[in-house]
Amino acid sequence: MDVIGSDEGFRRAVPHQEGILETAPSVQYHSCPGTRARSNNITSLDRKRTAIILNDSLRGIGRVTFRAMSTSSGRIHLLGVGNLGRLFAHELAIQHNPPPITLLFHRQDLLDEWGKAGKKIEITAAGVVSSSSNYDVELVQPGQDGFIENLIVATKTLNTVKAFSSIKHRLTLNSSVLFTQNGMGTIEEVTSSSGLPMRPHYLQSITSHGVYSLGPFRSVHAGFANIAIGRAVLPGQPSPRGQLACQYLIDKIVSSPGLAAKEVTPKELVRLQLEKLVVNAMINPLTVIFDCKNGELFNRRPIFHLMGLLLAEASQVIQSLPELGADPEAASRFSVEKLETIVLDVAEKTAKNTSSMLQDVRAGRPTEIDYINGYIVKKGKEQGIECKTNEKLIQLVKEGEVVGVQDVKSEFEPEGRLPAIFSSSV
Ligand code: KPL
Repeated sequence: MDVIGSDEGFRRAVPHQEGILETAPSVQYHSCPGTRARSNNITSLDRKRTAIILNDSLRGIGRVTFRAMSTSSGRIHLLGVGNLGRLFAHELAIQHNPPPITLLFHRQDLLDEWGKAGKKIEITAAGVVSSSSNYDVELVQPGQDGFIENLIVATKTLNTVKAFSSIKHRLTLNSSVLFTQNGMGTIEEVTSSSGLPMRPHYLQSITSHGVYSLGPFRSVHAGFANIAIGRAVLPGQPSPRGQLACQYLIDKIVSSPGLAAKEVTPKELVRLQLEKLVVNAMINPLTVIFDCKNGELFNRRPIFHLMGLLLAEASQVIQSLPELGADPEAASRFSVEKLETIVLDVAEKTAKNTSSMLQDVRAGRPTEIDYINGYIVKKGKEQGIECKTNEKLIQLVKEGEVVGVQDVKSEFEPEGRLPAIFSSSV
């Protein structure tokens, strides 16, 4: 059994599924007096855990850490109140022992919309409407301060650096920050642009739930799926810093039934992220250029063959990534065949969905393609691998082109290297 951290009774991997971690039961978290009611008795496990966290933290930062830890309120701030942000906030707020939650608003009009929506988040799942209103809200303004202990970043990738920069001074190296977004690359961007001398602990989650909007603060949880959450490994760093940090935030998310979240090892997190990247790099832009629902894509042969070209590039790039260097599973897990199976499976399961990228295009919003196919092209360049088909796809999405199935060959391979199948329209 794989033991994580130095306290054997605190957190152990469960043997049933490789890469999935499970928290030892009944760890209680305590608010500072006056903020929230204390829960149960402090157990010896709690005391041990607190001591371990303090030791872990004090190694890095001394007195400042001690103050932050000892005034822990368990509060979770949430940045980004789109569909995913609403789902996270709502499921945390309705759990048995909810944490204090602050919704961070970036614009005055969000505050107005919040008032109009009755100061509540409404989620409809399986036809049942559920609402939650136990939130504090805060309009993010220059000069504001106040320590942010736990932060969930659910903004679109495109807006992350800007949104993050307005609150970064409120984070310390004791803060836990969870990024939950499509695409990859934001953590690197935030780290290089934030100028934070010492960075907080980073978590990432991969969310497969299908959620769409009914209007401000109202969403439908249409596809109940799951979430994988884990500690993020930054490029160039062998493992995440501070094994025991972030556990509070992880546990709060894992204990929300409506999120169906599982904690995974950092290594498994990277693999899952890359698989999700490939799913999004195929389904999202192809639904844009062919202007169709997810399920309509791959029953047409030219599109299926085009996916083969895109996957060949993605597979080669991923297998060459330094972060997977020592992973013996990389070749089989990221083979073209394996990736194709995953993409087709998701396309089938989400057949009736309109992809988030097509929703963005239809609403006139910029897309996240630079963080999806753009990430593959960028990583390919770093490894000397050309990704011509992905580059062409990015160009078509950015130009707003809708392509006929019969035009796949002329758009993607005008010189005629591709087989005649590409000209067929079925
Ligand atoms: O994640 C998605 C998205 O649309 O962004 C998929 C899985 C493709 C579902 O639509």
